[in-house]
Amino acid sequence: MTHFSALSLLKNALTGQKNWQAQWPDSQPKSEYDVVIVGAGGHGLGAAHYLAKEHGITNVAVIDKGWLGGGNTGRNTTIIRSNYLYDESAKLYDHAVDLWEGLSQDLNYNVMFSRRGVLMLAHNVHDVQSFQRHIHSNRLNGVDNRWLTPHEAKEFCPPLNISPNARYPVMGGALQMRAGTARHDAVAWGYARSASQRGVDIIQNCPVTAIRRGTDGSVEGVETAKGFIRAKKVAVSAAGHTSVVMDSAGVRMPLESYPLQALVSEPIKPIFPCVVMSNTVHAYISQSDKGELVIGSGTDQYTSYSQRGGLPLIEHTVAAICEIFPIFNRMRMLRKWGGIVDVTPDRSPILGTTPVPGLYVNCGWGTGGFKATPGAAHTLAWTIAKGTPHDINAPFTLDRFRTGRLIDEAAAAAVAH
Ligand code: FAD
Ligand code: PYC
Repeated sequence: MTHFSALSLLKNALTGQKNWQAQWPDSQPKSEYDVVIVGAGGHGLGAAHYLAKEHGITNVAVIDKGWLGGGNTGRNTTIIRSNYLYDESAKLYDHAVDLWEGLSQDLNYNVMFSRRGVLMLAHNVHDVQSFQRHIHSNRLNGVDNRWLTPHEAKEFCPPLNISPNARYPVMGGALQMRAGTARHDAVAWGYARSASQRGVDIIQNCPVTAIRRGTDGSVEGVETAKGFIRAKKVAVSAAGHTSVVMDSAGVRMPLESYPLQALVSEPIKPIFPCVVMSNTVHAYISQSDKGELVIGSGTDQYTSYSQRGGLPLIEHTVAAICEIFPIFNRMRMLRKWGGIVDVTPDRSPILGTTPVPGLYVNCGWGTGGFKATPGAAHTLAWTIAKGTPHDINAPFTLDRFRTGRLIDEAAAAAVAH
């Protein structure tokens, strides 16, 4: 390692993700690629990795308006699980969990996947019935999930308050043991490094301003801040901004964009062994390897492209955490931030082909697309390479909003919308 790179790695470690950009020199795009992917989040970079590794397609550019991993990939609370109700979703998210298990080896980059268990708390009869229905459905799909009584829940997560006098008493919980967390920016970096080593160009600080179509209606390329780039295929994976980019190609998307925010506490010694989510009291929490409590909130009640989020909501979240875990009452919070999530009417993503030949889309992950990253990327790469959907992403068509074959997973979102 050179003196320079050792120094910049140290600076990186001390000052956080933004300096990664400094390590990754801004490249100039070529004038033409086989495939252009709009959005260098985990999904876009992952798709480039699988295109190169599994389909031998390396003449690919991943273009981002900011720095790689600077969108929702670097802003989420890193919860990974596959306890979804419907068969289509269970297959998709469980495919992702399968890939998470071998991802560090696949990328030769430690994404710190930690299978520590995700516990979803039930606070009323509706929660109990809904989670038990999920457990039965999950088992039929081969997805692990089991019911814990309040005392079993406390044994699993000792800081939990199971007093019957609590404002929202814990009536039990659904535990998926195979679920957990991973280090979000390592996922972006690992996929980026692997794709780049295989010949993919990663172009940062380069907004895509429009998708250009030819006279026959098919994709011709993208207009960008660095000029026009010709491409036979374009895949849009731009999370909260997908509808704007797709609109420029003449495709109207059934999406709304909302801020979703999270916060972390000051770092403390290991105290919190798992992930706990409570949709009713409304908060979710885990502890990062750095020691910070990682806490997430619900979406704001209004559409916006602001990467912040409102104060009242975050106050409500912190109050909810103190309610369920009184032990954290005196903790100090260190920082908060927001990301823009794009939400579909049935709360399931849209993946695959579009009415425009050569144009592909991966969006609508709403509050829950981090867990899907390897699965979404893997099936997106397949779809781009072959021009047809993969078996696993085939049900998640754009067309379902016309035909009515919706996959209504709002209850599995586990985050208030
Ligand atoms: P992104 O990482 O957002 O990447 C999209 C990229 O597109 C961005 O880098 C952006 O700069 C770029 N872009 C946009 N417009 C353009 C343009 N015109 N030109 C070029 N580039 C463009 N999911 C979970 O599963 N578990 C969680 O615990 C969880 N917690 C969350 C907490 C918060 C606070 C937030 C905000 C989200 C959370 N999510 C969670 C959701 C998850 O983060 C996202 O669904 C997922 O990261 C989406 O990945 P992506 O690669 O599609 O998008
Ligand atoms: O989908 O598990 C999830 C999630 C947790 C926080 C935000 N999304």
